[in-house]
Amino acid sequence: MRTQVGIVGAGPAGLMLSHLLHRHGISSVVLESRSREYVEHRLRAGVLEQGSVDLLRDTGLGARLDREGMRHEGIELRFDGESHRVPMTELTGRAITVYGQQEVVKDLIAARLDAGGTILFEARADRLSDLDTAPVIHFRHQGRDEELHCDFVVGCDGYHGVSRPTVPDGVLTTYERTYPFAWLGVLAAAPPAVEELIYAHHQRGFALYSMRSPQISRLYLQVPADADIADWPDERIWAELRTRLETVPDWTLNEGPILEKSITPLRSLVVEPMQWQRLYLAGDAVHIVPPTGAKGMNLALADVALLGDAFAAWYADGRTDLLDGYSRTALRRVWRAQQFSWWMTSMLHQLDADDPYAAKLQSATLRYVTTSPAYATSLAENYVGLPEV
Ligand code: RFL
Ligand code: PHB
Repeated sequence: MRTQVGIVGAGPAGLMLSHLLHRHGISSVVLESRSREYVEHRLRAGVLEQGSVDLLRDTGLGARLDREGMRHEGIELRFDGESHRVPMTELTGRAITVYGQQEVVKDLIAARLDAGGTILFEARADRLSDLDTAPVIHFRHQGRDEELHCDFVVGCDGYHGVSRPTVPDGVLTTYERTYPFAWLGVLAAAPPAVEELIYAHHQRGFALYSMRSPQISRLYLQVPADADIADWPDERIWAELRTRLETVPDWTLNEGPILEKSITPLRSLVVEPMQWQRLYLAGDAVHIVPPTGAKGMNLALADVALLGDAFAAWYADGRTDLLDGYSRTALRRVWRAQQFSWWMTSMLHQLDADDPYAAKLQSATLRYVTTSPAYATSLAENYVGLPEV
């Protein structure tokens, strides 16, 4: 099998790249280890920055997003028994859209298949070779060992993928931070009690109120890093959500059957550079942010927007400057998002119960960000996404 750009992974990064390349007349094949059913139903991110929405719309993927996506012009910060709205659109002129990652993935898969694109599901890449000259992706599909020959490989295969570990020791540098807590996330058949997201700081830990539709709520609780989902029956989850969220007068949570629950550890990670020989890396394969800043899917899309233009320039007239500059350019946005996500995480979580000084600093930061328009604008412009970094 042969194509121009071989893509490993059918998450938002790999699928969007394939879509963008197609629009430039460049062929690609996407290899995905999981089934279509699995990737279309994997519950993940929910917040699209303005720039991501623009990218989806500008490339013909706006129809369902415009019908079903929920545009939000503010978020609420809740702490010390008070609620404070950060009016993002008033401060920045931009907004976010709540639209599940699995919906973005469904729209991209449909667009690729409609256009005659090739996505091989249940096709696991095992090994990459000849990356210095004529790359080959060795993969397993329908019980057979296969090879995909290409001009370039783009690794969009997430942190546990095969692409990044292909790079020899000593080439890449890893920058990393782990946190002593995780998020327990639930999807509940309960109409959202609010129209905007609530980020709540509480002595017992952080809680987040989000949603997927007018009928479905998405909620998160900070739990210890080693928490076991078996210790969290539904009633305990609701009780903890009530404690952390029902802290302001006249506000009650809407409860309903829990449809799904899982625990995700929080981490920050960047691997540099994002390229080696003819292998380019994008999305979670090279950087991870804690979800508090809602940046992961947006960064994945921003990476491949750069790669789409860079491959277009290369195939159109042999220009190498955009491909050569890819890692340097992408890392500016990556590190902006790292700092913002770390800052939101540090401001909102229970960090160390034995450190009253840290708790006082958090309160001072929350108070400042909800009273100073300058500081609130900093939060807002990062949250909605900076056009230039
Ligand atoms: P993905 O989506 O993980 O896709 C990688 C794909 O590669 C496949 N794969 C392979 N395929 C073939 N051969 C191999 N050897 C392979 N190895 C792996 C995998 O099956 C998979 O399909 O990476 P991508 O495209 O880089 O996208 C990144 C995003 O998924 C991720 O950053 C976000 O979900 C993070 N995130 C959030 N991001 C936001 O922008 N806003 C949010 O509100 C937000 N909330 C979240 C989140 C992530 C969460 N979890 C579960 C980690 C909330 C949570 C709880
Ligand atoms: C979500 O809706 O899943 C969500 C929203 C905001 C975040 C993280 C996740 O910061």
